[in-house]
Amino acid sequence: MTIRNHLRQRLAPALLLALLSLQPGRAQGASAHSALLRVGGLVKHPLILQEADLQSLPRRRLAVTDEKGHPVSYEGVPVAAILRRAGAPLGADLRGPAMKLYLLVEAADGYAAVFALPEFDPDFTSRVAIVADRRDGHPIAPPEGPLRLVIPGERRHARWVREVTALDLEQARASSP
Ligand SMILES: Nc1nc2c(c(=O)[nH]1)N[C@H]1C(S)=C(S)[C@@H](COP(=O)(O)O)O[C@H]1N2
Ligand SMILES: [Mo]
Repeated sequence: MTIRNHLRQRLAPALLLALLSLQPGRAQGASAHSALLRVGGLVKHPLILQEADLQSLPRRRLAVTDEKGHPVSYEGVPVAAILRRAGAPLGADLRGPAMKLYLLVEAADGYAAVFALPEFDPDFTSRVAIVADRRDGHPIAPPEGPLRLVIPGERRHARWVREVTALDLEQARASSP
């Protein structure tokens, strides 16, 4: 065997392995850097939040009951904190034309639910809704997670949107002043 052939046989698999390990995403695990939540629509600062961003925002734990009445604890970021970061009108700014705004909470399976902005504003309500990323202390697996909306005080849980992908601020009767 010539030296060149020998090298080719030895080096080709090694080179292939080296290239494969350089492939971004795969080697590191896709979830570490993937976008978790898009915040858009009529917000001043549209956001793409990653897992680390959700960890750095204010966090709350809620002891609630699931729809069957079993106690469960969810932890995550208050929707108000996310909306504030995105520059949505809250507090003193939530008045006048802003009262026509609503939040569309969208899910990976095409499900979506609508909320009026005051439902998240601590000036209007003492209920704290969160975008939860932990359930009973553990990350939430699909198809419930990785993110789920949790709203305390609702008898039916149809708005507890599972596998949330986006929050979009929109305006009712957008065409008329
Ligand atoms: N993405 C998504 N979220 C969803 C639904 C859905 O079909 N898709 N169903 C809703 C309804 S009607 C209910 S009652 C609750 C059920 O939540 P559970 O699966 O934790 O019992 O999820 C809500 N969130
Ligand atoms: Mo439901």
